Amino acid sequence: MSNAVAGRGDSVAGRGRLAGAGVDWGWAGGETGGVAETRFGSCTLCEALCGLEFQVDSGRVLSIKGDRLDPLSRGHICPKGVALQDLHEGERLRTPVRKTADGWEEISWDEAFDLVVERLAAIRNEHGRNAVGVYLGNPTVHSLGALTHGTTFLSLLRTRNRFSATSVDQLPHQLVASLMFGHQFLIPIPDIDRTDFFLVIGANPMVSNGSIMTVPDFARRRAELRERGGRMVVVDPRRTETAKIADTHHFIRPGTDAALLLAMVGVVLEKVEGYDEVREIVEPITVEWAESVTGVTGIRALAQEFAAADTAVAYGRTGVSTQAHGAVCQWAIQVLNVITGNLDRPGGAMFTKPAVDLLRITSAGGRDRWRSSVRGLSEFAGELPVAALAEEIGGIRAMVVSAGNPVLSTPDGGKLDKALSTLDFMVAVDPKINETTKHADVILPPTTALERDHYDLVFHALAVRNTAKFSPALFPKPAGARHDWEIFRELGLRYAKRFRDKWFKAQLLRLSPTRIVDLLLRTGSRKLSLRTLKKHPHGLDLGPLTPRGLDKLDIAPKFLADAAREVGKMTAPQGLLLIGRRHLRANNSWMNDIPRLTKGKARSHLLMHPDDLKGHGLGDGDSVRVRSAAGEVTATVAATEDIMPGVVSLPHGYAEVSANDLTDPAVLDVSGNAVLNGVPVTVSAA
Ligand SMILES: Nc1nc2c(c(=O)[nH]1)N[C@H]1C(S)=C(S)[C@@H](COP(=O)(O)OP(=O)(O)OC[C@H]3O[C@@H](n4cnc5c(=O)[nH]c(N)nc54)[C@H](O)[C@@H]3O)O[C@H]1N2
Ligand SMILES: Nc1nc2c(c(=O)[nH]1)N[C@H]1C(S)=C(S)[C@@H](COP(=O)(O)OP(=O)(O)OC[C@H]3O[C@@H](n4cnc5c(=O)[nH]c(N)nc54)[C@H](O)[C@@H]3O)O[C@H]1N2
Ligand code: SF4
Ligand SMILES: [Mo]
Repeated sequence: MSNAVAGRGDSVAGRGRLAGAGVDWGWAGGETGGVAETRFGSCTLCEALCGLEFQVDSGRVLSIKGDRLDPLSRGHICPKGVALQDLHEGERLRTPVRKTADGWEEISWDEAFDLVVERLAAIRNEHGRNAVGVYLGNPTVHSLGALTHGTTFLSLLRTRNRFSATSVDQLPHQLVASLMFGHQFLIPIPDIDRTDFFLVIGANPMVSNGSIMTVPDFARRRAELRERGGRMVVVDPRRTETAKIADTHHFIRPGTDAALLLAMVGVVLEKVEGYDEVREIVEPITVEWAESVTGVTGIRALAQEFAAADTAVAYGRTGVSTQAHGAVCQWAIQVLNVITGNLDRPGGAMFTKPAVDLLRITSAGGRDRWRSSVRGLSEFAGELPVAALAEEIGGIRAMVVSAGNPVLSTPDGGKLDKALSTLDFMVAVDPKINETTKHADVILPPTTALERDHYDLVFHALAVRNTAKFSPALFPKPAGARHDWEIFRELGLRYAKRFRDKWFKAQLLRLSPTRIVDLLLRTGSRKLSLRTLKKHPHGLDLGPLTPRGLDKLDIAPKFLADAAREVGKMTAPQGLLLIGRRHLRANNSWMNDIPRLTKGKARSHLLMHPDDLKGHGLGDGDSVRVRSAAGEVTATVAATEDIMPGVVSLPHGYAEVSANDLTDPAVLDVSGNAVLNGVPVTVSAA
């Protein structure tokens, strides 16, 4: 890799392994007024759930380190965890603001709640329930209160125009889980701590720290895999930080993974009996054809090696869910796990047994109960594809946006930017004025992660080991501040007074998130309680994943089988294809204003192979114009041998060069998920 960030990422692996413990990114700052106090908690910035050890004094953070006694993260921390302090102390909204002709004006919470409810109710009365739209961003799942109370508030709105970051992310996983296993969150997790063969397709856990696989300290777990004689193979169009520590890395042409995976399934089935409904689907897919389309050689050997391993697990993440055949990829990955006997057994793809049963508190799924009004796109689990949001504005007259930035994170953000400016009303729940919330009439800022209690309802249920942890707020919230849940409680109770159709449901908002967690823990399969968890400040170890037994296993659901039959029509892509990229010291569209994380080289550059640069008459560092069917951006190009020829890479979430000005909302996976990788582009001198 040609940039400094990758270097840093590599050193994580090295130091982590040598020290035999997590890397210490700890930072000490601030003045010690009295006696520093040690406190424990968890980081909520990504899915890894790292345990943290804080030194605090007089209401200030002195240092943040990884908690070596946390049974899941074992001391791991990344630079973002340390930046929790900057998020807490840095510039952000602390009181509600209202947009006026002269700019933003601070208003009281009471005024703000009244204004928001008044406007939402008026628009619903005039235009109907679906005239109020909702977008929930990624940090929603990392905030206990946003989950417990935000979702209740949204159900009071009774709108079909619900959107979230799900459809630019893991929608294919949820669809496949619901169709194959009977619940959208019954998603198999790699048993990385026991497997002999880890196949990673379109994921970069060295940087992302794992996703739909909560895996803090990935580098150490990978080292342990090697020490016990296991192997890791990575399939990715870029030689990523994860690919660099793999035993084998295969470059693949973006968007063609379905061909690779179906061919692998075919090879495995040569030696396995049964599964006729799958055999029929993969029969037309030959290894030779798949190799010509994907650019991957040795597919037969890879499939045979996978099948022959004592235990093996295939895992694919955003690189194979946010692409043209996302649902087929996620299906074929699970088919590989099933037909090699690796589903639901140690060392394979397993299910968690969390202390709070996520399956009990979420819907099983369900699809196509309604459609978007312009393009007729199907709903899944109550949400429409966010790629349709911009075109639905018009019918939608008001938006509620919480913890998100769809102008930078969803396809053709430029179009959404314009559409948002035509709304009659918008409210944002967010501590920041970003490219999206700047369109709001009112912004309601919640407390920070250090000021609130946390129990992770989602990521314990997607982790590589069963643990449970309660993280009490590090600091009391300042007078006048509101938690996410208090904001939604107030909005919900006031709203329900006007529309009494869901009044009873609104009363649920009166329970605090911790009370809800306690009830869920007590009634969960492990019969724990908040009291028990409070006695274990580092977290409670509930052991490795255990076989679960499935009520349902539909190996070839019709919807996915039909989609898989289309894969044979694929041709080898021509021209340049754009893929994304994540950086260790960045987090989607936010945290780009934290000096501790952003120092060093700029990161929003376009990666391109030197041969392609030459072919285009360009040089390293040139300013280039990147064009797609949806739009264009200007970027600085950086040469690297780490990217496959024919592929260019741009990270998302940067206002100055937004990758989502190039992604096309017209092109979707069958699940309704956006296609963010494998976007055809041209590159020329700017
Ligand atoms: N091209 C391309 N696009 C992508 C991706 C890609 O790989 N390539 N990745 C996609 C993925 S996986 C995702 S998840 C999305 C993310 O996209 P979004 O979810 O739309 O955006 P984020 O950048 O996560 O927005 C975070 C916002 O939440 C606010 N926030 C932070 N904490 C809290 C909190 O506790 N409460 C509240 N109310 N607000 C909070 C922040 O201030 C910030 O404004 O982007 C997607 N877009
Ligand atoms: N530091 C950091 N950590 C994060 C985030 C962050 O922004 N920064 N975001 C968090 C979020 S919201 C999420 S969802 C997770 C995502 O977690 P991951 O999916 O592990 O993260 P990515 O880095 O997006 O990895 C996707 C990989 O897919 C590859 N890829 C692109 N197109 C294709 C393709 O067509 N085929 C194949 N086989 N590979 C392809 C990319 O090169 C990239 O290496 O990360 C989370 N963790
Ligand atoms: S890896 Fe994720 S959970 Fe761990 S410290 Fe970094 S951002 Fe926080
Ligand atoms: Mo995500």
